[in-house]
Amino acid sequence: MTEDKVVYHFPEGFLWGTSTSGPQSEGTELGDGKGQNNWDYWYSIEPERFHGEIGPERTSTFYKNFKKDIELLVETGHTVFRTSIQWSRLLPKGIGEVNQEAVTFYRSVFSLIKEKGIQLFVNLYHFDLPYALQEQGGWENKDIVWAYEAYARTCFELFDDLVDRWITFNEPIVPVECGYLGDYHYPCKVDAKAAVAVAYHTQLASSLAVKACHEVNPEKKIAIVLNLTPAYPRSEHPDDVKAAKIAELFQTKSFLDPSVLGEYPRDLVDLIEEYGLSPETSEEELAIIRENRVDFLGVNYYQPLRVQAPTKVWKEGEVLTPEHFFAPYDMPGKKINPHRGWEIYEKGIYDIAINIRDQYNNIEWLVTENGMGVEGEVAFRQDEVIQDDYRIEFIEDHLIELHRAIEEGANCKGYMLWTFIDCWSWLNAYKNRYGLVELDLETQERRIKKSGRWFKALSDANGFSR
Ligand code: BGP
Repeated sequence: MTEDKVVYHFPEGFLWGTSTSGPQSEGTELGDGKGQNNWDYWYSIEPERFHGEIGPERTSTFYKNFKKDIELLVETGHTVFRTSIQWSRLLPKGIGEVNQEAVTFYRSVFSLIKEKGIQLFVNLYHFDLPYALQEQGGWENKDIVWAYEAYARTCFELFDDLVDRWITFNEPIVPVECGYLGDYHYPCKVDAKAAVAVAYHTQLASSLAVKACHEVNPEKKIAIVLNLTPAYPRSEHPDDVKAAKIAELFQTKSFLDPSVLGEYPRDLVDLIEEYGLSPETSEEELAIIRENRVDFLGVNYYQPLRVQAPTKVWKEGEVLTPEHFFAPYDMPGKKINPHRGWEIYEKGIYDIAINIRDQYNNIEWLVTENGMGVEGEVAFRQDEVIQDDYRIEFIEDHLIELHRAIEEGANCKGYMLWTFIDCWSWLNAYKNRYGLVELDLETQERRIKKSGRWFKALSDANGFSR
């Protein structure tokens, strides 16, 4: 190490790993007993909405190749790994009968991960709803919270001995925004009142899962994973600042506050009331939310949220959308990942950390997703290996900001990259590659990228110098 390099050493026991999800990695195999979920159904009716018409059955074949993949976790230095159980795999109809094939599969996967000495975080819901429940109104129908509670309890009872930590939902605001406000995810509705109901039911379900988890095992820690970012206003003009405040209420505080503090922000409650969007709540439900807070948080961070005052003015009778409250702001001169089109703003991770420290009781948290998607990544292959120096630089830049926050007292206990192997990603299918490991779509061959070797060194050294 040369004199002028700075060493970024992380606290003892800091965890290094990656995240994936069941629907994006497992794939389906004949006879596996998996039921249809909202993605399978949507693909069956509108395949053209999926990049390259590649659907959810053709994900990175983890169902078949998990032994090989778990070896790769070891080779790339994982001390922690997050995946999710597919509700529709375990309970094909969403409620009732348990698919024994699924129990065998998940127990084999989880046992092997534990054998390798890797901490296992398991998420219960990553945008994947059993289609049988979607047909009954999905998250718009309040009955679903009890179906989810029963599913969560089944998972705790079947797998708690193998799981280090549980997670209730991944980025719950995404299905709200994409499914009920933006026509990006099934059921492709644009209905603000339904969106608010979906968000409320999801929060209630999450709180019920926290309760069930602690009832099954009072020692076990459970979190929610949120895509957090402070909303940065275009300027200090009061209209921009107001827009940023509302964006933050909708996008982050709507789940962060009830999950960590046990209650909704007053401003949010007032705002949705003003527009006649309030969901039906009861004192008993609000008490469930108040009394069942998460033990820790997972934070996904890719890009900042930059907003400005809205340009659209809402008129009674019109369809209400987020654009009536805030408009996206495309900041000139921003640093950008040209291979994905997303802004890169490393300091966002520091701001999130300080916000959690100061406004959320410095609750324990981990980065559960951060990463760099690259379209056409094969262009960077040399001597059989993807030379993804840009990814290494991206991770280091974010880790420097994270390190700074930890030195200032942030309670962050680990960093998980999205993701360990190139995987299928919803509407984008395999367009954007994120993995430490390359997946050859033709042969299903797995090849560790340069970043995968580098990640092992990072984990072994518990830091890096630059
Ligand atoms: C996150 C999701 C992941 C993954 C990632 C990359 O929001 O939690 O499931 O999809 O985004 O997304 P994309 O492939 O669209 O770049």
